[in-house]
Amino acid sequence: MAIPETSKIWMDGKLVDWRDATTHVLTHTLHYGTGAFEGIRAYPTPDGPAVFRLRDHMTRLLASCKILMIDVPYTLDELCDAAKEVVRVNELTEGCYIRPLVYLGYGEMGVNPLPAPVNVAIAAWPWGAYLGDEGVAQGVRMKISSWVRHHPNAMPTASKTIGGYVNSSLAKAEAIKAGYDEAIMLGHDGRISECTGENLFIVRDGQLLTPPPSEAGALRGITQASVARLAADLGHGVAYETLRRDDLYLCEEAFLTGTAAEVVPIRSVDDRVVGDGTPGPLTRRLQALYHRVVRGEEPAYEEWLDRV
Ligand code: PPE
Repeated sequence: MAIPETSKIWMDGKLVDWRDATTHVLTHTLHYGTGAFEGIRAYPTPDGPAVFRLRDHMTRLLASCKILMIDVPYTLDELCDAAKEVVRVNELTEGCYIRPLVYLGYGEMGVNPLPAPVNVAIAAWPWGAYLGDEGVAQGVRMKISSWVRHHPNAMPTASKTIGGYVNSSLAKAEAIKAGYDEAIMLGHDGRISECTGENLFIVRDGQLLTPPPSEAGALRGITQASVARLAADLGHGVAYETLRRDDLYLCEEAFLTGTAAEVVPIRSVDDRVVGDGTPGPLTRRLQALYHRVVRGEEPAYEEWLDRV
């Protein structure tokens, strides 16, 4: 997806022009993939633009870096303030996607990451429906990938590690080439893990189920947790349960969740139609409620919004 240019990017404490936000070709992360990122969305609300669960995302960024033994030279508050500054200075009042990136910079070569300098950048731009407007409205077609999600002892799955996304890219490309919208990855033990950039939920025998992130070797999704809370508040408890591919073939409803994707219905899995092939009633309710919550239209969830 082509990125619409905005005006400024925050780099190591300074706002630089979009076009000048570049790095040397001998940047350590470019060679070895050590580093971490986040994906955050801001939305227009009746009281001005607000970032959704900003602190939770920046907390996860610091956790990702802790796993990688990267010392981030900014505090949680500084990172949150910087993200809001980027939204403000670029006048992104209609909402945007925010991409913080921690990477190892220029000056050291060789696999040892410990001596490399640590750089931090935060960019923001307007980003539409990640899986397309049609996907949001009608649902997406999913394929179970031939690529297995990382074993947690090979790549820490709780960290949004830059290099870890090669696994997601392989699965995504395979799914697209085969004519599907998105891939579902199984873990090393054959359990359902997650999608290339989303977690997933199903409704099976009337029960809302999602894989437990740690056991599934999946990212602990902030949208997954938000939707679980919304479902509970609607009177639908969520069970964190191991799922197998059969569960996906036989479920009545299915949807995926992620910051970029938001809440997107799943229309079919490996060409087995989910339900009657249209988004199910609970999927629709949760999708609509999430849409209102992030836009500040549901006062009960104000604590999740950080006005810029
Ligand atoms: N699993 C993976 C592998 C993942 O990358 C994401 C976010 C999620 C689950 C959902 O997590 P959360 O956003 O906290 O609900 N993927 C980000 C990157 C997308 C991209 O293409 O880049 C995102 O949604 O921002």
